[in-house]
Amino acid sequence: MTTAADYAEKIPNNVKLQEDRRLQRALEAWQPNFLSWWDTMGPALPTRDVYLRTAISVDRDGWAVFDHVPMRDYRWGIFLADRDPDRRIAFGQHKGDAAWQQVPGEYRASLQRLIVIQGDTEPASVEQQRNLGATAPSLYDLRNLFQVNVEEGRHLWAMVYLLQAHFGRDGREEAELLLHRHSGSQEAPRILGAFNEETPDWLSFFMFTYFTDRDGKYQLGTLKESAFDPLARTCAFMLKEESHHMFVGLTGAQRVVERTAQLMREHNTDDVIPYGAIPLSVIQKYLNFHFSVSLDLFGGETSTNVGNYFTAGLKGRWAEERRKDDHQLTDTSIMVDALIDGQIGQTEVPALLGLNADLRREYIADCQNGVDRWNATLTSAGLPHRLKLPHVAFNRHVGAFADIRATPEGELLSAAEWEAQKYEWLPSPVDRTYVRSLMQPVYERGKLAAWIAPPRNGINGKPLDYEYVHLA
Ligand code: BYC
Ligand code: FE
Ligand code: FE
Repeated sequence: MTTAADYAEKIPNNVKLQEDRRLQRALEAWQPNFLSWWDTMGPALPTRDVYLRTAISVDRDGWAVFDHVPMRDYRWGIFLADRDPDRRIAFGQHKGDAAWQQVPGEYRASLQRLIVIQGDTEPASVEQQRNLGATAPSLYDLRNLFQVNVEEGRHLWAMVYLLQAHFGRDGREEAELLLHRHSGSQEAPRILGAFNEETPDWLSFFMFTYFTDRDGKYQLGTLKESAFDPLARTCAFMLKEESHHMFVGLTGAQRVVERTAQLMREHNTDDVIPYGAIPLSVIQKYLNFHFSVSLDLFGGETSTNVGNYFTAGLKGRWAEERRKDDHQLTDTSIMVDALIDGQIGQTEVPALLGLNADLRREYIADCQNGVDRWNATLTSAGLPHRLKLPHVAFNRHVGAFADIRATPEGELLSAAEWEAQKYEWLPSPVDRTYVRSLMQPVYERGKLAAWIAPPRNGINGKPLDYEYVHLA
């Protein structure tokens, strides 16, 4: 597929961009900046083309086509889920009113802030994953990495469209800043903590796409409920793409566990290092790290910000419409994790203040499903070992447990005890160096690195030895 030369399709879209010349010009002015960001901060490995899925419509079936495409020609576009002309606001003080097609003046600052935070994470993850192409365990995995990268690039477009279409000059400035901040930068870092961490190896990548992209799923799920209809519609479509990212994490980590389990059985040992695989204990540490860092993305257990967003109708709850309550929560309370007299416990707070904790609870339950799948792999290998999610108080830097230290079991530790033991639970420099030493590229068709099992299926019905990526 080639990029359409057609002027109206320079930016593929289903928002009738050609009818709004001002907006079209603004986006076309931003486009070259995006492309130069992609060239300098996007995937570093030179490729000729990649077998990519491209969104071409938002229809239930056939919303995407698969083809070999030069990544730079990926049709980054603007796709909103179809509009429901009768859509009503489902929660908060405006519950029952018609959804907004424009931004109400009083909520402009808050909405802009939410959109900027969401938008900031998308290019951040591409930056974090920039060098992974150099060490992919197979062409299949390499293709999946690039698929995730181009879609995160498209998610940036989705937020930039909202900023430029609805937030005037401020929005245009924010759109530029989204390309100016960089993951891990000293002067202009990305906004949220997890997006300034490194993703230096493929085990980190799988854990990131499993745990951190899943925060994306839950945050997008709350914004999909927004009274601001264009935001709701754009998030609804982004969520469809998101499931692939989590699939990459779920199956990637599962394949690492599978390979390790196989060698443990074969050699009757926990020490798979001599066989070039990743010990379960190291996998557990990576899991601990990425889960705890992702929990920080939910903000504080009690937050007036989130209560205000909910009341205003800007950000709903997960599955808002399926909840059986008044959707206003003015006289409800919930239990949230808290530090009580220095001990890990729970406290009752007004429901509106506890909405970050409510969302996090849904998220944690979902995270457990993947861990169960990984454990099923251990079970079928006949091993008694199990992976598990660490306690919510473990390794936290945001919220109630930011100032204490706790073990993965949730036992309090002094700062000195933590320092002495933290590498029993988090990847140590030695662990990281070992994992990195395994990261040697395998670019031969159908071949696979020794530390990971093959995937069950190829992509879009293609065989495993298909040439998913043509290197330059
Ligand atoms: N790092 O009131 P609080 C994705 C700030 S991932 C740094 O508890 P609030 C993706 C907070 O901003 C989804 N700062 O927070 C995944 C506030 O600042 P101010 C991303 C943090 O506002 C993978 C202060 O601390 N989308 O899409 O209730 C690949 C007090 O906090 C952090 C969103 O997050 C942190 N971790 O909740 C690609 C949705 N946490 O007001 C993509 C939009 C909190 O004191 N964001 N702070 O200056 C939000 O809804 C909310 O801003 C948050 C925080 C959930 C992030
Ligand atoms: Fe995304
Ligand atoms: Fe994602």
